[in-house]
Amino acid sequence: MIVEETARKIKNMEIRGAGKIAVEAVKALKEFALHVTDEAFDEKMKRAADVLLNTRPTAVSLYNAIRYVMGYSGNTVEEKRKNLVGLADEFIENVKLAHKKIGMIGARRIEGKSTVMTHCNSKSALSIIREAHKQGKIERVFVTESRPRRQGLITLSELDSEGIETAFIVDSAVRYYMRDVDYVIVGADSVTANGAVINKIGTSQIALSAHEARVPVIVAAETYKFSPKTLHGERVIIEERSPDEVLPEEITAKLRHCKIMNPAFDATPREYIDLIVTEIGAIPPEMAFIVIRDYLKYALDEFRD
Ligand code: RI2
Repeated sequence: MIVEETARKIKNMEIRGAGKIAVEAVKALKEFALHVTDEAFDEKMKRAADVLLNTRPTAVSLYNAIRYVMGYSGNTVEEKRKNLVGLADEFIENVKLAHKKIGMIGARRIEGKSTVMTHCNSKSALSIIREAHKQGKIERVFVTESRPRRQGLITLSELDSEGIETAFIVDSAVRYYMRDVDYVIVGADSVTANGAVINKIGTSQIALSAHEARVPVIVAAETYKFSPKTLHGERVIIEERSPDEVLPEEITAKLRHCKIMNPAFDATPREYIDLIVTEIGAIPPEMAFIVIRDYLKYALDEFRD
């Protein structure tokens, strides 16, 4: 029940944000494990993991988190459950720590009184902005609307309630205002082995615009956002969401020759990214391979045979 319920909420985006979906999936697996008492523990856990994995295809954090917890071991059901619960708690604790560290490391890169632009609603990106603001380094934050689901409104109200000055703009106004921006700070749903960043649709246009205006692009991404699958040649699947997120049915119903496209993410090549701030340090995108090799061994295992 808890697994299906969490899966449903992740799918319909009641639970959203690459880090948050990973944490909530881990919590659901832990809760479920506490109630599995029979010998079919492995089988039932595997089924539950698959239900959660089949919710959103792009954010690799979900995959990595599930792999982490499903790496449990033990000889008896009791031992396995105990081990799984320990791994789940460890993962959740690491996520909290990662956000804190990313904030501290990222804020050091911000100089003077700066104007920042952010896109969508990323906990990790906001961690940097909050810490920099605490240190008196933030003048103002440009917040993009982030159509179609308008997650920019969440960012806007969060920053506003914390007393941070904002400017709210529609996505198409990004280039117009880029000349007023000192840093672009965004989150990530996946970072590929070659250092490309997959994030909310529109991120690559912002990065391109920033590149043109020589504005540094900082990506805030915990190590569990790096994709071991890409090291093995897989391409990141870009989630295509329902057309009714873009246009209401009363409009689309009248259109006979139009297909509404609604990709949720896009890929920004590493050439347009200055820095990826992770909990283990601020690294150039070229170092993505090393992060995957050294910090995601547990998620790489599946590809060994
Ligand atoms: P944190 C979000 O995806 C956005 O693309 C955001 O940049 C990214 O997850 C990372 O978010 P969605 O769930 O993990 O809104 O940094 O589609 O919070």
